[in-house]
Amino acid sequence: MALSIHDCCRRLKSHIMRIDRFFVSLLLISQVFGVNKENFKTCDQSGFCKRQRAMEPGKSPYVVMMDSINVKPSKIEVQVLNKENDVRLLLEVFTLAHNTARIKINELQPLKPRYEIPPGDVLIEEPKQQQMTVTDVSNSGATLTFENNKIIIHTDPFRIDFLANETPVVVVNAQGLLKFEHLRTKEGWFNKMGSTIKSWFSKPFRQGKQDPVPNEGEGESNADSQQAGEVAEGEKPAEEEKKKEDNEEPSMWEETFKTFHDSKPNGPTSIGLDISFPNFEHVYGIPEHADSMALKSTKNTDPYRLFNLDVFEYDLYNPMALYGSVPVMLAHNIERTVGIYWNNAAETWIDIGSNVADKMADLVKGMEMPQVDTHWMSESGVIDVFIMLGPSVKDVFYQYAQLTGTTFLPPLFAISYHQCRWNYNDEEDVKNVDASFDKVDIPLDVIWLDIEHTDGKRYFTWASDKFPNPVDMLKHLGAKGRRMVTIVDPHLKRDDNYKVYSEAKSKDLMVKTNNGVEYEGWCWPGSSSWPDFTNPEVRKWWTSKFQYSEYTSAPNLFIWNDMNEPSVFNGPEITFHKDVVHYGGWENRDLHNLYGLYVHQATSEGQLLRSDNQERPFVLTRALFAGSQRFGAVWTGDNTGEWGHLKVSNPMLLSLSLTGITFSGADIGGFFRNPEPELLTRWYQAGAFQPFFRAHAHLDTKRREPYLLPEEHMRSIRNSIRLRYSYLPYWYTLFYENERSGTPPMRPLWVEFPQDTQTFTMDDEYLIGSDLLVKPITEQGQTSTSVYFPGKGVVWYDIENFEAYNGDGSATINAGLDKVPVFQRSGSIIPRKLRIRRSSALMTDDPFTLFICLDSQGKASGELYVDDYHSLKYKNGQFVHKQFQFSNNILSSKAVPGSGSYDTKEWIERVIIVGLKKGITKVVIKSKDGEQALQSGYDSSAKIFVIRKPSINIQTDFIITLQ
Ligand code: NBV
Repeated sequence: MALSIHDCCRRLKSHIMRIDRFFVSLLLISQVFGVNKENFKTCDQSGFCKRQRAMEPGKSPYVVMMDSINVKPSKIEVQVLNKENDVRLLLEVFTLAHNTARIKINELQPLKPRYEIPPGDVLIEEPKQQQMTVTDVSNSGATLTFENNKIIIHTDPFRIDFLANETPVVVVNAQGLLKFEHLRTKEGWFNKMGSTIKSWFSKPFRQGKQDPVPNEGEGESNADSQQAGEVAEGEKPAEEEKKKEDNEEPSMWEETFKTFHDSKPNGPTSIGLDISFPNFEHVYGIPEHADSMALKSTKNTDPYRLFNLDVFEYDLYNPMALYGSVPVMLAHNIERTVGIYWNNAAETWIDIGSNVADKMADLVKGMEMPQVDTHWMSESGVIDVFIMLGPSVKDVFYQYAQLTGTTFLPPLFAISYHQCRWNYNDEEDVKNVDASFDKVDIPLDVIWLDIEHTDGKRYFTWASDKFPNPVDMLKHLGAKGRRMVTIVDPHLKRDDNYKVYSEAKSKDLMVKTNNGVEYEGWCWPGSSSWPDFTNPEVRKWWTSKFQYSEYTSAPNLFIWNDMNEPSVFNGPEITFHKDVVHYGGWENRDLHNLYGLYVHQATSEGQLLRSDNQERPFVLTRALFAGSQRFGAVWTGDNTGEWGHLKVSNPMLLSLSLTGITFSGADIGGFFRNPEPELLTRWYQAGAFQPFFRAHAHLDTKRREPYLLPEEHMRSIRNSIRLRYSYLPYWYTLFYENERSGTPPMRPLWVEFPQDTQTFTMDDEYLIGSDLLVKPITEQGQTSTSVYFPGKGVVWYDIENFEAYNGDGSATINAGLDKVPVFQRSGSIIPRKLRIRRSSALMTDDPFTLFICLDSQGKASGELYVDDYHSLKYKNGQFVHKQFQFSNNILSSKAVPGSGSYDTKEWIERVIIVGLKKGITKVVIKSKDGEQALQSGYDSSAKIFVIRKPSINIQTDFIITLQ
């Protein structure tokens, strides 16, 4: 029977839809059984990781060619020779402002440029340089100094020591694991192999321009007349075949994982280097992993992997890659903190081992010291490492902030409570959720809509049957100061009738296959393509999609970027093929870990454009890289409603916080499965004291909004959400501090107590700012917990009943279902708002209560930052920043130097003092408005002294005297 074209098309379409459903079902089935490890590579299955990891310590073939040294004011350039294959590298050592150094190693003459992340994309700009003094240059090396630091370059074998105040703190290539796979032609290697191997390959190698490479031995004799990086005149291009090659193997030129073929047109390109931290026992960072905060030895496991991937129901306490990659590591001991940033966006693996620093013996004669050895291995790019020399951890936060920027101050609603679910079905459903929160008196700032709100997973559209009047719905929420967030994923349904897709296609904006055609893969909408966000023009185009003329919405609608690793259901490891081609001809292999950052950036910039740069954006992202903090918030992806996942959320968020990603959270309740009410309650209590506070749940889970829970659990959850709202002024002030200094709001204890070794591995309790200690309950059935209180001489006050606990010891705290163990530090002043309303916006003009906990000398201090809570006007000085001091029974409030001005209605309605000796009979307030006696008194049951109604506007400086 002959088929008409129309029939053919229909049949084809129905086949495609079936395949589509097949992939989606496969995916959903895989979720039922938890993570499928088979989907993801081990180090052994990744050719470059295997080759790099096989390097043996102590046999470095690299030597520094001192006669090629070129000294500049803040940079040294010198060649490094691999004695085994005669390939020359160029080493650059930079000294930078803010106690930071940088080393770069690239091939002296690569066959073609190797990928480097464009300055401005992750690094906010080319880092400022700092002059160095070169004190010593000889055949055995060179020494240079800057600030109080010394950098010693050793020649044979190549090694670099970084000393801070004469103490060795970082050593590069101490183990001799530097391995730089130089670019080479396939023919060179190919000709050496027999005809059998030849038949493995069918595709001819690209016709690349071959730059001259020095012949064996030539470089050394010619180098003294040369500046590093230049080729001597008369130097003969070497024949590639003549060069001694490394142990070559077929997997260098193509690789297969499961059924996925990687064409590897450039052959082996990986780089590896070891970095040791003498005198340190603990290293931290390199998120994202579902693991402890203090990183573990990888002696018996795979290395920690950084490769942005969509991992369903991830397993806990292992080094597998997750959605984000931040190649930043901190090392801390009682004397100092140092950090490194590995500026490379390719797939990266990191081994961690501990050692005794015997290799450092010449530096620390006669002393045996511990040492952490790390080994960094990336698939391509160049070696580019920043060494942040502290000495304090807050210095390292600042130094890193100078490189990649900080989280901008979030609008207040963004740090309030968010209610999400896959999915709120329609406008009725949304209205119902909105009203139900009000009924039980639980504040709520944002309702979220997942993929089902769209017209067939076409982002920037609405399913018109379910959401016929989105603007009215937004207006309804806006009346209570509430916002909405909708999801916008980066995959575009390949449907010519879908405007966003057809526009991107016609403008040729998509990621390409290695054959130059539009890359196609499977995701929620079925057959999809991905805009190439690595291209600045594509990002610019994307920003235009958030204009009200393009997307039916309103100013109280914000965005959520999911699946931006990117997730490709039928791709290798559920992501792009490594050989897909991006802007500039770079492969995904070179920059994979950056794709999600660029999506996040373009979305955030789209919101800025929408408001004509007046309003702060809010965008949540799942995939991330170093620098993602500049574009908004991050969450830890698809966790599970199990106790272990609640527990691991703390170390995961601490690791992100330590590496600049300070606005982060985990799905409250767990994304998969149905948490029992007790677990959900405990999760809310933890989440109320984590930076980003959002409940979320999978499509297949039972509804679990707080108002649906049994009364007892609902009440506890209500308390914790209300507690969060009462502390919003403190959080907001901390985020302001974070924008300026890089210090994260959520901190490990050792950030504030750097000499307390007990805290170095502690990740089940943490600090918010310097003054709130939090120990969330993360075990089933637990009704009490042992809390460690840091700081000799410090007293910690239970925020609920002002019970006092002495620092430098532990105590058992009763923690029934209603209790969140949180303690305020003596010596601190924390501003709170105690009139809790339906949303944070409705609390804008409400008054503050100052909670003052005195130290043993009767002193305390604190800060408060206030602005309009949503716009960018604070950048132009429209804010109030106050410093509170209490000492000698006088409380003063003064503008912090450099503070701007902002006309707020906020005022102080109460001051509560904990730890005040009895005997106060009179309290007087003085300000520019005059002098006035205030009502006050002891509340002996609560052990506090209360000053009522100072009724002073927060902008006004004042003094309150207690007599
Ligand atoms: O868009 C649906 C979900 C989303 O709810 C979740 O938060 C993301 O992490 N999304 C992943 C895609 C499918 C997950 C199975």
